[in-house]
Amino acid sequence: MARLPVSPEKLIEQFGPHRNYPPQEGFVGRDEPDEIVNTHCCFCGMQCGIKLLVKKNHVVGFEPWMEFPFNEGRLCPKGVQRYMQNNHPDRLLQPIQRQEGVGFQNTSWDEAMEKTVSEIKRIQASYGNDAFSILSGVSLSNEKSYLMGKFARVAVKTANLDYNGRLCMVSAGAGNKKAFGLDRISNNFQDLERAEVIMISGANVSETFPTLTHWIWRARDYGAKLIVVDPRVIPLARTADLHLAIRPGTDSALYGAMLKYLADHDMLDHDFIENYTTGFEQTLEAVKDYTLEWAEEVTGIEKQKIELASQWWGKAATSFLLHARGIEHHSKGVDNVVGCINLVLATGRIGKPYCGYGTITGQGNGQGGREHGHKCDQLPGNRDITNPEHRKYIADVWGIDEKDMPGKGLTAYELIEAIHRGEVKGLLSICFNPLVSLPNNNYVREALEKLEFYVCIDFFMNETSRHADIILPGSLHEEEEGTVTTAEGRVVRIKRAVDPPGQARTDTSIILELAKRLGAEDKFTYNSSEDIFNELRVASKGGTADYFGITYKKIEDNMGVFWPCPTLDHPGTPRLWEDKKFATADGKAHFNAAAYRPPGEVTDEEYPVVMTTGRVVSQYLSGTQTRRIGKLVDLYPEPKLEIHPELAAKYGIGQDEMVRVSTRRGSDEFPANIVETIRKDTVFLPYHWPGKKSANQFTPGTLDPVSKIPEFKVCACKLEPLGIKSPPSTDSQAFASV
Ligand SMILES: Nc1nc2c(c(=O)[nH]1)N[C@H]1C(S)=C(S)[C@@H](COP(=O)(O)OP(=O)(O)OC[C@H]3O[C@@H](n4cnc5c(=O)[nH]c(N)nc54)[C@H](O)[C@@H]3O)O[C@H]1N2
Ligand SMILES: Nc1nc2c(c(=O)[nH]1)N[C@H]1C(S)=C(S)[C@@H](COP(=O)(O)OP(=O)(O)OC[C@H]3O[C@@H](n4cnc5c(=O)[nH]c(N)nc54)[C@H](O)[C@@H]3O)O[C@H]1N2
Ligand code: SF4
Ligand SMILES: [Mo]
Repeated sequence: MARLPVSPEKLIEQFGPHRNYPPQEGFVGRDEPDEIVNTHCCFCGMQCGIKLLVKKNHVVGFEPWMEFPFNEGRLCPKGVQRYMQNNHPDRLLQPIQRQEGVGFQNTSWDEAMEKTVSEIKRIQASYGNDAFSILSGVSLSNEKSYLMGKFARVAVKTANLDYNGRLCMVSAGAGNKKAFGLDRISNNFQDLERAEVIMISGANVSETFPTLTHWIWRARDYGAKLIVVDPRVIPLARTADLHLAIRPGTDSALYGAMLKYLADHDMLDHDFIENYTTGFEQTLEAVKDYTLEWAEEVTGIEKQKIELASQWWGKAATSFLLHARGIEHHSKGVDNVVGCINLVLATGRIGKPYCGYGTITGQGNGQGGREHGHKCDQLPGNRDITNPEHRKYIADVWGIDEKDMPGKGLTAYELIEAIHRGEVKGLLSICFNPLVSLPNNNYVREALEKLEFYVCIDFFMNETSRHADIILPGSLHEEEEGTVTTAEGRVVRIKRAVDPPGQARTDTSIILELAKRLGAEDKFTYNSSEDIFNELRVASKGGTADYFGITYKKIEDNMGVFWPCPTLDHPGTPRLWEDKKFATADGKAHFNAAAYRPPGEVTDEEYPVVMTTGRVVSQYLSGTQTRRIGKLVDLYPEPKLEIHPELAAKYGIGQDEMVRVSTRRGSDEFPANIVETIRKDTVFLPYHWPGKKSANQFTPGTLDPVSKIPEFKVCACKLEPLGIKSPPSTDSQAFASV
């Protein structure tokens, strides 16, 4: 029988208007807190320092942590509301079990664990070990990310483990490894301050990394020129010296043409290219026909602007290039990334003060979580699961025979395809909401309905877990000790401020209990998160992401330590490559040829408009957390389709009028938001909502061939005006109980 989701109406019927449990004690007064805990925001990769106020084991508020060096007390709208989650009436407080025909019912931990373990064993006995899969996420700490990798390989013994970073920065990671042999931003953000030229491509910094804006503005105060590449005049672009309004899906053409311009006008660092890099000639050869005229035609950016950007970039003494998902969420994400890196290498501006390059890591622990082994092809320390030496080293740390370690598994979206094919029958997910965040989500829904068993670990019920057989109530960021690695590569301490509420447990204790019941207790003998971290240090030793020299104490004494940090007396590495010895096999930085290819789906007569998707400042990812916080919902209650006045006029669409959006995969209705800040051939839809409000009913499952990142940033759509005003949003009442 298809495992249909339990409906919201049914949940309210079963568990009351707060969807599950009656509210807890409420916010227990805001007078003097019992304790003030210095920790970090749970949301984006900036990992801003924050002080949480704790009273009677509840988080009741926050204060700025002025001393933390990156954000110096500054927080964004999500940061100042994050404390509302610990005591939220929607918190899952008890394990829940699906009962066909009834919905969900509360159950005991023992029964929930027993059922989970017996189903894992049944599925693996019937269909093989890899028929049980695991999806993990990088809001999890380093310790939990490491634990999930070991749990999958040692306790569950499946190859099929992947993580939500697959939807995030994997194309940047792959590009960085090709070029530098290592996957981390080259300099900390302080080096932005005196960069003469800053180029920001496909990163809506003011909305997605708001506290980073400060460092860019400081650079502007010192006279930096700011170039922004984005199909929209994003808030940062309003303060830019040059905005390149690129047609989505054409970045590699722009960077290729810029590289050719630099070469044609001899704006190259010949000494650096000759002595410290490889591959320049082949890379230049690949773009030899990329004239400014050609680039204008492909990218839609006036050639004078491309020329100006090239000249500024070429002549600068210091520079910083940053990019994010706008160039990475493509079926040629890796090509776009190496296209950017080629510009940096051609001018030799890396490994020096105020000369930097990097991807801006998205999720809270997007950096650390992509280093410690819960990717399908990776082992801790950013080791390769197909490399015999790497396997042997980690097998020894784990105390297992290398032959018993599973090999490379499927990536996140490929797992969904494998469920469709009947090869994967069971799923455990933690910290991932694939029904909202994977592309082509009607196809994802059908896969969930085909599973024989699905268990989810989360602190809120999300849209995917409504398909689950068992939901295990886990812990928030502030309910467990640990570390995360910020977008700068700075390893920081997350403090346990309060205990998980009700019967909820820490994620770690849930995983350890499952490992024990799966018969692997002797391999998981930790008494604390610090014990796990100490094993991670050893496991990462000698890998490119080397954490061996980092300890909890050292982090606390220094408010963070930058990896690589190979020995206990090593101070950490805020700036990479100062010695020009790169982490590649030959020690050189590698140029990589990136010839332009069109996106996976291009516009045609039937679907003439480009759609791109992304974020708004007040909502976070699949929205499970931020759609439950009233003030954030009020800031942006529902998705609106951003459309240029000329395109709107062409279709007869008025402000706030409903538009039917159709693609080859789905069709739905959205209110129009007419803005002059978007290209005339492109519409933008934020993706933080499920079901009929979901952007991912439209996005195709086209993947980058190297990194397997989905093409979230381009699809072809058609628009039809419905001639009616949008009804008022009901989200505030429906979702935001606080
Ligand atoms: N408020 C908020 N902040 C967040 C998050 C969130 O959900 N909400 N999520 C965090 C995470 S996990 C991530 S990954 C980051 C993402 O951070 P960003 O990458 O900054 O966010 P996006 O909105 O996905 O995309 C950025 C920009 O890419 C542009 N773009 C679209 N197509 C193209 C293209 O083809 N080329 C170029 N050059 N630009 C293009 C879009 O117009 C958009 O402004 O944000 C982090 N911070
Ligand atoms: N169309 C479109 N789709 C996109 C994107 C886009 O730009 N456009 N962006 C993509 C990107 S960059 C990303 S990163 C993904 C993110 O996609 P997801 O990872 O699916 O998004 P989240 O909302 O983080 O879902 C994580 C779930 O984990 C839970 N969670 C958070 N922290 C913890 C924790 O510490 N412990 C436990 N147990 N659970 C936790 C939350 O409650 C939530 O239910 O979405 C991708 N999808
Ligand atoms: S910028 Fe990111 S880490 Fe900082 S407060 Fe906002 S969401 Fe939190
Ligand atoms: Mo992300």
